[in-house]
Amino acid sequence: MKQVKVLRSRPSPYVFRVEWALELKGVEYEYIGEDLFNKSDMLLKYNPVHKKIPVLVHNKKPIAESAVILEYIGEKKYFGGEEIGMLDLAMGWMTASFGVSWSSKK
Ligand SMILES: N[C@@H](CCC(=O)N[C@@H](CS)C(=O)NCC(=O)O)C(=O)O
Repeated sequence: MKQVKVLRSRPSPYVFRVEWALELKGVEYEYIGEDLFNKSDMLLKYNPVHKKIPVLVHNKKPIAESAVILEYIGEKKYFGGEEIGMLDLAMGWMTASFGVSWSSKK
Protein backbone atom coordinates (compact mmCIF):
# COMPACT_ATOMS: atom_id res chain seq x y z
CA MET A 1 0.00 0.00 0.00
CA LYS A 2 1.39 3.41 -0.98
CA GLN A 3 2.10 5.98 1.73
CA VAL A 4 0.97 8.87 -0.44
CA LYS A 5 -2.53 9.21 -1.81
CA VAL A 6 -4.17 11.97 -3.77
CA LEU A 7 -7.91 12.44 -3.61
CA ARG A 8 -8.71 13.86 -6.99
CA SER A 9 -11.07 14.27 -9.85
CA ARG A 10 -10.38 15.27 -13.42
CA PRO A 11 -10.12 17.78 -14.93
CA SER A 12 -8.83 19.98 -12.15
CA PRO A 13 -5.95 22.44 -12.44
CA TYR A 14 -5.49 22.21 -8.67
CA VAL A 15 -4.99 18.48 -8.90
CA PHE A 16 -2.70 18.76 -11.93
CA ARG A 17 -0.35 21.05 -9.99
CA VAL A 18 -0.18 18.65 -7.06
CA GLU A 19 0.37 15.59 -9.22
CA TRP A 20 2.99 17.42 -11.23
CA ALA A 21 4.88 18.34 -8.05
CA LEU A 22 4.81 14.68 -6.97
CA GLU A 23 6.09 13.62 -10.39
CA LEU A 24 8.91 16.16 -10.19
CA LYS A 25 9.88 14.76 -6.82
CA GLY A 26 9.62 11.19 -8.06
CA VAL A 27 7.13 10.33 -5.34
CA GLU A 28 4.97 7.29 -5.95
CA TYR A 29 1.36 7.88 -5.10
CA GLU A 30 -2.03 6.35 -5.39
CA TYR A 31 -4.99 8.01 -7.03
CA ILE A 32 -8.27 8.02 -5.23
CA GLY A 33 -10.99 9.19 -7.57
CA GLU A 34 -13.72 11.40 -6.16
CA ASP A 35 -17.21 11.93 -7.47
CA LEU A 36 -17.75 15.58 -6.61
CA PHE A 37 -21.52 15.12 -6.89
CA ASN A 38 -21.41 12.32 -4.35
CA LYS A 39 -18.46 12.99 -2.10
CA SER A 40 -16.89 10.09 -0.29
CA ASP A 41 -16.68 9.71 3.49
CA MET A 42 -12.92 9.90 3.06
CA LEU A 43 -13.09 13.35 1.45
CA LEU A 44 -15.56 14.60 4.05
CA LYS A 45 -13.33 13.30 6.82
CA TYR A 46 -10.07 14.64 5.39
CA ASN A 47 -11.33 18.03 4.22
CA PRO A 48 -14.37 18.62 6.44
CA VAL A 49 -14.49 22.39 6.06
CA HIS A 50 -14.19 22.95 2.32
CA LYS A 51 -14.91 19.38 1.12
CA LYS A 52 -12.79 19.96 -1.99
CA ILE A 53 -10.12 18.10 -3.86
CA PRO A 54 -7.20 17.83 -4.02
CA VAL A 55 -6.32 16.31 -0.67
CA LEU A 56 -2.91 14.77 -0.17
CA VAL A 57 -2.71 11.98 2.38
CA HIS A 58 0.80 11.22 3.58
CA ASN A 59 1.20 8.45 6.13
CA LYS A 60 -2.49 8.87 6.98
CA LYS A 61 -2.06 12.62 7.55
CA PRO A 62 -4.38 14.67 5.32
CA ILE A 63 -3.33 17.97 3.80
CA ALA A 64 -5.87 20.09 1.97
CA GLU A 65 -5.61 23.23 -0.20
CA SER A 66 -3.36 22.90 -3.22
CA ALA A 67 -1.04 25.77 -2.21
CA VAL A 68 -0.47 24.15 1.20
CA ILE A 69 0.01 20.76 -0.42
CA LEU A 70 2.59 22.17 -2.84
CA GLU A 71 4.50 23.73 0.02
CA TYR A 72 4.44 20.41 1.86
CA ILE A 73 5.67 18.46 -1.17
CA GLY A 74 8.39 21.06 -1.74
CA GLU A 75 9.80 20.59 1.75
CA LYS A 76 12.93 18.46 1.68
CA LYS A 77 12.21 16.78 4.99
CA TYR A 78 9.18 14.92 3.66
CA PHE A 79 10.16 13.71 0.21
CA GLY A 80 13.81 14.77 -0.24
CA GLY A 81 14.98 15.53 -3.77
CA GLU A 82 15.54 18.88 -5.40
CA GLU A 83 13.59 21.93 -4.44
CA ILE A 84 10.80 22.65 -6.86
CA GLY A 85 10.89 26.05 -8.51
CA MET A 86 7.82 28.21 -8.91
CA LEU A 87 8.11 28.08 -12.70
CA ASP A 88 8.13 24.28 -12.64
CA LEU A 89 4.94 24.33 -10.62
CA ALA A 90 3.29 27.10 -12.55
CA MET A 91 3.96 25.78 -16.04
CA GLY A 92 4.98 22.16 -15.74
CA TRP A 93 1.56 20.70 -15.09
CA MET A 94 0.23 22.21 -18.32
CA THR A 95 2.59 20.23 -20.51
CA ALA A 96 1.99 17.20 -18.34
CA SER A 97 -1.75 17.49 -18.67
CA PHE A 98 -1.45 17.50 -22.44
CA GLY A 99 0.57 14.29 -22.28
CA VAL A 100 3.81 15.92 -23.41
CA SER A 101 6.10 14.81 -20.66
CA TRP A 102 4.09 12.74 -18.20
CA SER A 103 6.44 9.95 -17.40
CA SER A 104 4.55 7.07 -15.87
CA LYS A 105 0.87 8.01 -15.79
CA LYS A 106 -1.32 8.44 -18.84
N1 LIG B 1 -8.64 26.46 -2.99
C1 LIG B 1 -8.76 25.07 -3.35
C2 LIG B 1 -9.68 24.95 -4.54
C3 LIG B 1 -9.92 23.50 -4.92
C4 LIG B 1 -11.17 23.35 -5.76
O1 LIG B 1 -11.86 24.32 -6.07
N2 LIG B 1 -11.49 22.09 -6.08
C5 LIG B 1 -12.70 21.82 -6.82
C6 LIG B 1 -12.40 20.94 -8.03
S1 LIG B 1 -11.39 21.78 -9.21
C7 LIG B 1 -13.67 21.05 -5.93
O2 LIG B 1 -13.28 20.20 -5.17
N3 LIG B 1 -14.96 21.36 -6.06
C8 LIG B 1 -15.98 20.67 -5.34
C9 LIG B 1 -16.91 21.61 -4.64
O3 LIG B 1 -16.72 22.85 -4.71
O4 LIG B 1 -17.83 21.12 -3.99
C10 LIG B 1 -7.37 24.50 -3.67
O5 LIG B 1 -6.50 25.30 -4.13
O6 LIG B 1 -7.14 23.31 -3.40
